[in-house]
Amino acid sequence: MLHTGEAKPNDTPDFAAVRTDWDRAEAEALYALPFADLIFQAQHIHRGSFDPNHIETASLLSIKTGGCPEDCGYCSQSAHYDTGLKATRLMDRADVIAAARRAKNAGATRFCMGAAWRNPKGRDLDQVCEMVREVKDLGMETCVTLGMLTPHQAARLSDAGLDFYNHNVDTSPEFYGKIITTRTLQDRIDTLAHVRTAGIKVCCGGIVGMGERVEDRLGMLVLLANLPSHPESVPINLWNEVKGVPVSDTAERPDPIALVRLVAIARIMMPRSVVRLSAGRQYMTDELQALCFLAGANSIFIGDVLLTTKNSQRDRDAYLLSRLGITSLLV
Ligand code: SAM
Ligand code: DTB
Ligand code: SF4
Repeated sequence: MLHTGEAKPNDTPDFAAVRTDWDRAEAEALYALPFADLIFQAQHIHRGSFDPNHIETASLLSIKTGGCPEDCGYCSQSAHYDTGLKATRLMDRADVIAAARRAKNAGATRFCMGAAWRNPKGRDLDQVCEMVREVKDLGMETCVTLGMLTPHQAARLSDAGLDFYNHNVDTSPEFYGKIITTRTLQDRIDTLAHVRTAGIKVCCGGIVGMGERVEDRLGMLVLLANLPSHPESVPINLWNEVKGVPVSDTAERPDPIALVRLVAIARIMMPRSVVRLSAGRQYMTDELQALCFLAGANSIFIGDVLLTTKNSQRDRDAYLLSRLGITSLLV
């Protein structure tokens, strides 16, 4: 049976086995395939797990913006750089719920709340747990991204009914240290393990277009595909331009065909994961997005802004999906 959003359970017999032992040479071999062969393989695998004519729609809200102690070199919200962004306190719960309701009415099935924290402190988590409960009561899937978590914090979010936790590896192990120094890749992997142990589904991906090499992009996909179990959601972000951060000096947008190849490889290596074409869609042509959907991307963020930066606009998205015959709840 084809699924519209959820991945198949790992034990469903299928031609595309779920493997967590990928090596770089295999990723490179996929990358080197003639384009048509790569896309055919990705489509074949995609159709084994998903309805190819449906995509998931998620909406983001920054519930606590800016002033972050981390030094992620791509981020508008780091206090280490002068990006002109105004820092705010944690939003009031009623305002968050009102935003979730608007997102639902605009066609989002998942509501993701992001906070510019290294990790949640003190009573922050009480507030977020309450937000999760109330967003769930609206009938939406919930996701939060709050930085590093302890096992206890993950368990509390799970008790509140949280569906997904977003925590990205961001890039390859080799490139990681050029982008972030205040938290290690291992810190991130530890948080992902706490989230899994707590029974929360994992949303984990990364960013391309920061000046990394093709090998780093493939290394990032291999890292994701070799986590103990595949993330249920894999966001592939194209770096959204931010002035004043270190990445603005190194950024280089990938060749569009190279981006499609990456999406196809993510689909092939993580056959049951929902692959989200995340930040950066506003830079992509309709034709490029169409190719990414053909290559196996089956989720997007909708709404005029992501956390602090621009997203592709709703009318454009609705027109594109309608021309492609792709169903979603986008209205
Ligand atoms: N502060 C938390 C953390 O980083 O763990 C959660 C929020 S953070 C903004 C979530 C993710 O958004 C980052 O890990 C990164 O992959 C992505 N991101 C941040 N800024 C971005 C940008 N300018 N373009 C693309 N992706 C970005
Ligand atoms: C993810 O991988 N992409 C989203 C979500 N996780 C939190 C964030 C994209 C952020 C883009 C930069 C901004 O708007 O500040
Ligand atoms: Fe802070 Fe997250 Fe931005 Fe890094 S990505 S600076 S942790 S908000």
